[in-house]
Amino acid sequence: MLIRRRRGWELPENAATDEAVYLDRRRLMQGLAAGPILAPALFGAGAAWAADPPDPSAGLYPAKQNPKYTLGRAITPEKDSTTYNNFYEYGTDKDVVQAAQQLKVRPWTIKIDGMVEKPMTVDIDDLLKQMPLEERLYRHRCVEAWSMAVPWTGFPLAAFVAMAKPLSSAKYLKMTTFMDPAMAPGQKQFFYPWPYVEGLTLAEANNELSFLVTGMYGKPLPKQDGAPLRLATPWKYGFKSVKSINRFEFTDKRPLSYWEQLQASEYGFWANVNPEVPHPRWSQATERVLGTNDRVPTQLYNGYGEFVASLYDGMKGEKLFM
Ligand SMILES: Nc1nc2c(c(=O)[nH]1)N[C@H]1C(S)=C(S)[C@@H](COP(=O)(O)O)O[C@H]1N2
Ligand SMILES: [Mo]
Repeated sequence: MLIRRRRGWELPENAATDEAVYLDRRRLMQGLAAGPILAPALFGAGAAWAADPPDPSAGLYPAKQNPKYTLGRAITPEKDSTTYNNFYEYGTDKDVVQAAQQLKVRPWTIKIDGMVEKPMTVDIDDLLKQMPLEERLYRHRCVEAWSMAVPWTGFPLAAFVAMAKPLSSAKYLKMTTFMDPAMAPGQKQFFYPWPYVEGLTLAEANNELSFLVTGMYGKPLPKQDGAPLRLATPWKYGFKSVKSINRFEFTDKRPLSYWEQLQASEYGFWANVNPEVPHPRWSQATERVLGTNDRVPTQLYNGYGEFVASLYDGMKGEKLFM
């Protein structure tokens, strides 16, 4: 795990270091190494798990594409975007497909609580029937300086917020990934602040771009991509797009996200994409496109400024790009 693997695209001096490599090294330096650095065996390579029943939502795909959101580049081949993942619950390298098959996506219930008219629990398949499913082509820019372009299927987060009926005093939406170390061995690594949490302001959540994803490439979402429900906020770095969500909490306090808890100086609440604001350890000026491995310029707000820039008017005091 501590071996620094150099990829072809990395420049020796100013390359992005994977968060996991950096954090493991830091943990050792800080004498926090009481917990074992996870051996690959712990992730259940070769472990047996029960075959899944047929997906009850399969008939909902493919959904009609919304032509409003265009990519300006090629769609990433499915075999590339679905085999190069960040899902720390299943390992800190990108190769989590096999381990992630342990994730059980049915039954799946979603809790809606906090500052709402009436807290409730909804079953994923009931939710899918109520929500307006559509396909959207979105770019995705990871803070590690790789990117992809994906046909997601899902529904606007704003539709979900409307269904949840937040109180007028609610200012933020906190979204949490399931917590079950027996099903997600990475969650046994106590150094990480499980469960994975992310948050948006309600204005961001209600922005038309904020999208709750349930499928990709015209099919239900693969487990490694965050089935059965994950977020897509394409103007923000990828770590904001929390996977396998089972709780939405409305609150008046800014949620402290997983990455912010780990390393607040490098991963903040806003995390809007900006090529001119480098990560403390690497440049954000360009990105490696999954599939072709081309290096292309990164755009402000990942090219979505027309939709989202006004959200941040008058917020000059905030660290909007980290
Ligand atoms: N629960 C959870 N959500 C997560 C992550 C994670 O490790 N755990 N990684 C994030 C990061 S850094 C990115 S870039 C995207 C990756 O999504 P993908 O694997 O579908 O490309 O998921 C985000 N959501
Ligand atoms: Mo990421």
